[in-house]
Formats: sequence, structure tokens, C-alpha cells
Amino acid sequence: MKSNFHKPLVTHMYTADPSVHVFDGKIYIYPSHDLENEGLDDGKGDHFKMVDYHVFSMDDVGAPLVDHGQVLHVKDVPWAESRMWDCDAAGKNGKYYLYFPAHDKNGVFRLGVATSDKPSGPFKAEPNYIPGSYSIDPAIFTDSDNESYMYFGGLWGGQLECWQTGKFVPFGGAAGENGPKGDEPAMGPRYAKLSDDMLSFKHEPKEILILDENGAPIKASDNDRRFFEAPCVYKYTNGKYYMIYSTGDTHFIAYAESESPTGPFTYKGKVLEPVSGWTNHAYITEFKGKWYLFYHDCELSNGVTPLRNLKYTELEISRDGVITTVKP
Ligand code: FUB
Repeated sequence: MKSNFHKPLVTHMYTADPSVHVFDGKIYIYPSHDLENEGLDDGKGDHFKMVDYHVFSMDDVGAPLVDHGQVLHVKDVPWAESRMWDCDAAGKNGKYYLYFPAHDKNGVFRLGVATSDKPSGPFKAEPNYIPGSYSIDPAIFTDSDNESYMYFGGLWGGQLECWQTGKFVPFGGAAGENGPKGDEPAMGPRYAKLSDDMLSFKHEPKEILILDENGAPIKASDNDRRFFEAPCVYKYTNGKYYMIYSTGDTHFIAYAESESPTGPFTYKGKVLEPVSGWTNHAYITEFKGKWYLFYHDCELSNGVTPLRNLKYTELEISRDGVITTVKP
């Protein structure tokens, strides 16, 4: 089959923030959907216009891509107002679940869930957001013991800084000024175990620690290595857990390793160098014994940040989990 690696995967619309799963032997892709917009980039994400989701599938690597159409729109989510940013999906109990962030009616990011009998949707949203949820970029990982975890969080427009006290405190000035500074530990992504019906959290979200090679928390000033947004966890064939995440304003996808799905994770290196456009966001999935990196850039829009397109490539990972950095 002809390789379509590093080429725009979806060309009839703008797609970003890939999440990828193998269901019934096929590759299912759950991206977010960028629309043209006049909003200003104020560090709070007003320049993104995102109101719905499409699901895509491929029978195999390099096979034609199928667009299953619009599977959820913000107008069909009772609690949500706008900003359907990065989503993820899971399959369990014979059902499929789409997890997504959105601003609620008060402009606060919450995480919702919608269900379907098919991985291709359409999905029906639950009436309320997941109690105790906040911020953006939900990613689901189900471990070999069948326990499912949601990882989430994003700085600046993703509002993670607003939750430092455990309650929502709105930003005063520019989004980037509100987090930890200098030698203070950087903020980590959050995780929560999902209930058996996959519709709620089993406990309040907890922070994931990301450590450096000496076992010290990565510092807030360590912009090349500290967490910014887009966490995604997978378990590799060596039995260890890996979290990848975006470093945000330094535009890397980094990875960190742990003995446990709840961390602490130790920083290991870079998965992906900066791509065209401001955001960098990726997902790693195994399919038929090979590992793939899905990501986005702005090739189709000639570098216009809120108009992104998905791409993917095969990833080189050594037996002990070391990733060869992808240079797009
Ligand atoms: O797509 C909107 C936001 O941009 C996502 O939630 C972030 O991860 C970044 O890709």
C-alpha cells in the first residue's frame, strides 16, 4: 500500500488535535475541526472557532480515509456554549464514548461525554458535564486490568492555571502570567479514573508529576520540557507507561516514562520537533504491531495557526521505549 506519511490526511476540511484508536480492526481518528475565524490571538484561544466533531476511519495504514460526517455539534450539548477543542474516544461495555471539552455557559472549560453504539457515531451528549472536570484536552487510556483513566489539562486558554486552588479563579491579565514561575514546579496534567459506566470520575482529579533525570520536578521556567497541554498516555511493549505532551510556546512534543499510569513520569526526550503553526499536538497508537505518530500542522492553510490539518507517520521506538525524534 502506498505511504501517505507526512501528507495532509484530511483535505476537504481543517482538522487538528488527533486522537486515534483501533476498533474492530480499523483505525478510527477523532480530531477537532477548525473553522475560518476572525478572532484575535489573545493567549486565551479566541482565534479558534470549533463547534463540532467529525470521525474518520481507515481500514489499514495508507488505505482510503472515510469521513463518517458530523457526529456531535455544540448546539446538541445542553451544558455547552462554544469551543469544542481536542476530543478523545473510548470503547467499553459494547459502547463508544466521545470525551470533549467546551466552555460552559459561564465561559469555564468543562469536560463532557457523549455515547454511541458505533465507533463512528453519531454521539449523544449527556445532559451535564462530568462533575469535577475542568480545563481541556481529555485523553483516555485503558490499562490491561481494564481500568480507564482520563488525562487532561492545558495552560493559558486551556485555563489550567485557574484551578491552582482547587476552585475556579478567572484570569486577571494575560493567560501566561498566572501560573507558577521560575524555579517553582511547573503545573502537571491531571488524571482521574473513570467510573465503570465511563460517564463520571471515581475521584477528584489529581496532578501528574513530571520529573527531570535527577528526580526533581521539572521547573516552570524549563519551557522546553515543562507540560503545557495535550497529554496522551500509552503502554509500551516493555510494560512501561509513556506520556506525551506539548510544551506549548516552545512547540515540542515531549515524552516521559513511568512504572505506573498515574506517574510520576520522568522526562525522556522529544517525540516531535515544532511543526508549521503555533500549536503542536500529537497522539501515539499501535496498529498491527507497528507504532504511529499522528500530529497536525498548517500545511494546507500556509501556516495559519487556527486552520490545521492532520498528518501521521510510522514511529521508530526501541525495545526499551526510546523514541527517535520526528522532524517534520
Ligand atoms: O485545538 C485547540 C487547542 O489547540 C487544543 O485543545 C490544544 O491542544 C491545541 O492544539
